[in-house]
Amino acid sequence: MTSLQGETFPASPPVAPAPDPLDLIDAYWRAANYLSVGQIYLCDNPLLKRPLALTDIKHMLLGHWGTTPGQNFIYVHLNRIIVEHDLDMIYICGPGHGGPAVVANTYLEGTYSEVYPEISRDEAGLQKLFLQFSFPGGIPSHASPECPGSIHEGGELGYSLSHAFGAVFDNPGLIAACVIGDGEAETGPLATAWHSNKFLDAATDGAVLPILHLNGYKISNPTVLARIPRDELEQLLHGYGWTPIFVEGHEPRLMHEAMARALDMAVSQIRGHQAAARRRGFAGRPRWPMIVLASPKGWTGPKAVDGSKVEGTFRSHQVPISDPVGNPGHLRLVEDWLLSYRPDELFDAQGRLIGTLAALSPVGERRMGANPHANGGKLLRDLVLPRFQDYAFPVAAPGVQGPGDTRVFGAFLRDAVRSNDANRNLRVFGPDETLSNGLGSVFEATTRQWDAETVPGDESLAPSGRVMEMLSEHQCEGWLEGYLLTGRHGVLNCYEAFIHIVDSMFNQHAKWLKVCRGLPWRRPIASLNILLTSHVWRQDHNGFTHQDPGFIDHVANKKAEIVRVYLPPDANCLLSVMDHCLRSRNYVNVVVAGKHASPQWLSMDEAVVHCRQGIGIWEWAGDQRDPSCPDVVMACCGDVPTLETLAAVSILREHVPELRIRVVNVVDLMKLQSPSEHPHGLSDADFEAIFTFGKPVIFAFHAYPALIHKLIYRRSNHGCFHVHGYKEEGTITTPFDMTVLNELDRFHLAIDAVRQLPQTGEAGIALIPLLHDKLAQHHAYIREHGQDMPEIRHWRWEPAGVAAVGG
Ligand SMILES: Cc1ncc(C[n+]2csc(CCOP(=O)(O)OP(=O)(O)O)c2C)c(N)n1
Ligand SMILES: [Mg+2]
Repeated sequence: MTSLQGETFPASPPVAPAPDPLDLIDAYWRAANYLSVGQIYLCDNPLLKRPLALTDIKHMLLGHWGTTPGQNFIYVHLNRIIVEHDLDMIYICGPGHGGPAVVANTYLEGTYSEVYPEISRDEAGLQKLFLQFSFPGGIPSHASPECPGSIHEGGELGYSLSHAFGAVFDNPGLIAACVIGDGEAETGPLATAWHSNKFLDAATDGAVLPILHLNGYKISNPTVLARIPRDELEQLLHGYGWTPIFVEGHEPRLMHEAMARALDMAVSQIRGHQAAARRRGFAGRPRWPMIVLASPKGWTGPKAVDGSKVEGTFRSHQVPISDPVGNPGHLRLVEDWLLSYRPDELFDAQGRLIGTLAALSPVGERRMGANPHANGGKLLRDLVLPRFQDYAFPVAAPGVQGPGDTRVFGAFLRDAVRSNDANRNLRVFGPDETLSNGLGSVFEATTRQWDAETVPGDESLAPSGRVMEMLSEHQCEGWLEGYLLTGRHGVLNCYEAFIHIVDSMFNQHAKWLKVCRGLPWRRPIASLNILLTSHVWRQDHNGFTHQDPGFIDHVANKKAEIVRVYLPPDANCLLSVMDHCLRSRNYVNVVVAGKHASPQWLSMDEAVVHCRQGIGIWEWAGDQRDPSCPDVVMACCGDVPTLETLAAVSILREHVPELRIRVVNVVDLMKLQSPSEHPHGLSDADFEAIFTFGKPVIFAFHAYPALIHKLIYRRSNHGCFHVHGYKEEGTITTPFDMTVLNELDRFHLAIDAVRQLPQTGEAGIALIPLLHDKLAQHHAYIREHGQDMPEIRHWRWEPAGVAAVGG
């Protein structure tokens, strides 16, 4: 362990006549602290040119002071090291509630005023800067998208380190300085993110410099890492593969010296590891440096308020002096606090940062607020994609058996990876399932990136590769988000049930995208593409724990302008959908597809048209006699529901031949919503043209039925829909039994259709017991044989006039 003890550091060198660089750094830090306190408290009198009055204080005092001085301290020291070594560096604000710090620093370096000219670098601008913070119509209190230089809002703690790694993959010149709260470090995602160093290639990737901000407290508790002996913390971080450099203390002068030394060491170690790997090739995983900054929470703030200690305690977390309006003593305390930074030494009479301090910050795109990596759309290059049509699965007639939809897509993905290899801007992420999800073809073109040890017999592992796999959905999602936010492309593939693990991360990314849409200076980034396979209907071998299609319910709550949900019924549709998703910008695309051998329905040309429309009447599957006037609509969405629907149609066709059936397939789920709710929504006229006005609709849906009812709630014919889907009935059983348990199978669908159609008369009345018999046979057969009945396993779609095979 390297420990740079602020308290015990040797005496500083004699002061030279020229300004001492560390004095300047201290002054810059004071300026950032002053601006931070100003943001939390002031609506006027930004330079304290007159005594602080109640009218200068905001009515609502919001914001987080505790983390802020530490982050200001880190930022100014990073500025120094950037200038000294001409570093390409971004700042990830893990405790994103330190918004005042990133706003203050991007203002001091000039970026803020360039992005928002009304927040000028003078007294008037300062007043606006203070007023807007946590104020109606202003900016949030976190490192939000509004803040230049941020790719990480940090409102929900835990993802900073994964984001930082995502940012530096394939950015060999970039260093992501990542501040991690000691509370944040208790979260699961952060705890696992330390392991990212086993997936970083020193030759082809950049570096992450974690700075664990050990200020000792969270909101109202101590932190675990601050209350274990230092040697235990050191061993923990060492065990995660890092070389921690401790900077500890509270005396500013000594701490500046210690931090400067620590950063010099860290940057020199980073450069050393990179130079070695780039000169001599991979020679094992480096032990990258990191910094542990142990400083008081609320450092430089009020020592005590109303008799309670504040600085260095959890009481400094938010607004430490909370009642300047009701308590004149508090007003004076705030004034004393602000004046303790000696603003008259820092800003001139016009409110501009004095020249010697302004000269400390990097210039141009070296400023962390202006670094183009933090506005990734600026660097985004279109993917070079092969023609997806060239990967078509041949469908001479509907119903031919395919090899598994994701397997067909896998070949396209393999070649997409190849075509973009030189640009190094496409990666595939997944928690250990790329092979199992049917995407194994990518390993013909690339490897999994793995910088830990290897042994003979390992497969598809190399220090650098396009596939990133670690058994942490948080980590994969976080890496991908960081990768996208810095202007690259990617796909996350995941078991459908376990994508719920990152429900909340998806929320945060969707929120980020929504806010960015309102910020013209934030350039569009590539969409977050989530490919869900190993889905609910084909987890029969894993059982109930693996059966959950609810992620799309969750996704559907988000802003329509952000989310897209696709359920391609076959491989050619999947190809068309994925090609579209990989070209799209600023969305979260969720695609649900199967990996098992399954029937294929559409030729590539048909698939392209179908996917472009997002929904369509499959005339070839329905009644050909008078397609314009059906008795019933059999609708389906998802690959298994499509299969069961077509099987139900063939049963009905055989037993109730006079029935006029229309088959509708939905690929783009959002087509069902009203256009007032979602830009993809069908007009009411088109919706009725497809689903009729008043005819029963038997809707077989991949996920929970309630979602369909929610989406079509405004449609006039809503009451005609009878939706079958997953009803939370799951277990280890046969694939077909999964559909039976949830009444999504062909027999239940056919029974429901007949029940809605009294006109089926005698034939209908006779059919229902027959189908119940079938269900009973099925029940008995699978218990005896452990597999589905031959007529289910071998069922094939046949066009009208030909009896379905197996049925
Ligand atoms: C996942 C998550 N859980 C809870 C919170 C509420 N919260 C906001 S700040 C905070 C304490 C953070 O402590 P730490 O990471 O040590 O930050 P700092 O001390 O630098 O403020 C908590 C629990 C949150 N923002 N995110
Ligand atoms: Mg803390």
